[in-house]
Amino acid sequence: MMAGVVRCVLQRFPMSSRKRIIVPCTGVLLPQHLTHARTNSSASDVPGVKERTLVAIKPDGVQRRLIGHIIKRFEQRGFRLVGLKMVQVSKELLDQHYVAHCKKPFYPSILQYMTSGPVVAMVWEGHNVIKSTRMLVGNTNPAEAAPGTLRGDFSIHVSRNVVHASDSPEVAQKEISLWFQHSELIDWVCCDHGNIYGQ
Ligand code: FUP
Repeated sequence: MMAGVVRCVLQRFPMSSRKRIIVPCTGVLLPQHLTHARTNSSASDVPGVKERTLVAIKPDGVQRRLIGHIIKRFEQRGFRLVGLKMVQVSKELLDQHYVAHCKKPFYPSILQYMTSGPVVAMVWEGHNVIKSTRMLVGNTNPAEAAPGTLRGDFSIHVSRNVVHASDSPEVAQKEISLWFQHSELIDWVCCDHGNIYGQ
């Protein structure tokens, strides 16, 4: 009977990942014993599932108590949170983060705004997370942001648009390494992976 259950569970995993399943001496397979098998199979079977992006809740979002709401939007979509911290951002970091804007006339006011209070920085992971996040966040100018997007629902003016999100894979990689140490990112196993990706 127990052997049958174990065999049945093992059949859900490809041969290559089965050797990593640790069968306990009791013969009872619990979800935690399948961790390695699920990690290996998911990482290889779903293309782009390890894509990551930086999302930052700006000082206006923090002050307006929108942190929980914004995190909820990413969680309900099915993305995986791999890094999270509240930071008082330095001018040095912002100069690098906004290197494309630092010569623009509005840059001093961005600096003043972004250092006016804490920012909540996060790294989210998942299939197509960079593009999906930009859609979820909405147009830079809230007047152009669709209802239902974060900026479309929670902001009016471009100078107070609540949230930042990386806009390409190259930028995401640069921003994640600018805002986070490698040791601050946690590669944990989401137990509902199969319900999100079907594998
Ligand atoms: P986004 O990638 O959507 O955050 O937008 P950008 O990189 O183009 O702009 C960065 C930030 O500059 C915006 F979030 C808001 C700010 N900004 C202004 O304050 N005034 C402007 O006229 C344009 C941008």
